[in-house]
Amino acid sequence: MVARRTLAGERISGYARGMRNATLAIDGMTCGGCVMSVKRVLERLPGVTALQVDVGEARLTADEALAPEATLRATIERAGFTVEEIDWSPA
Ligand SMILES: [Cu+2]
Repeated sequence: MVARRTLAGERISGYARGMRNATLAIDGMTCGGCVMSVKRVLERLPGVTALQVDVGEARLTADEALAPEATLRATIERAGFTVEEIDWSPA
């Protein structure tokens, strides 16, 4: 059994079933402040791990049950940015 913790602190047991890598193209980010804003809201999201945010882009691993595409989009849009595209790949 593998146990891992997401950035928001909850424990995930078992192999990483349902974990997917996502690259998000984000519109409206212009500087380091935007990077911090996006990073902060995504870090708080249950089911999100391995987060890396740059201007215009976020890469993360998401539990598809806890952090589906609609949740990722809504979270980022609530912070004032627009998700242009999400590319998924197996984790
Ligand atoms: Cu900015």
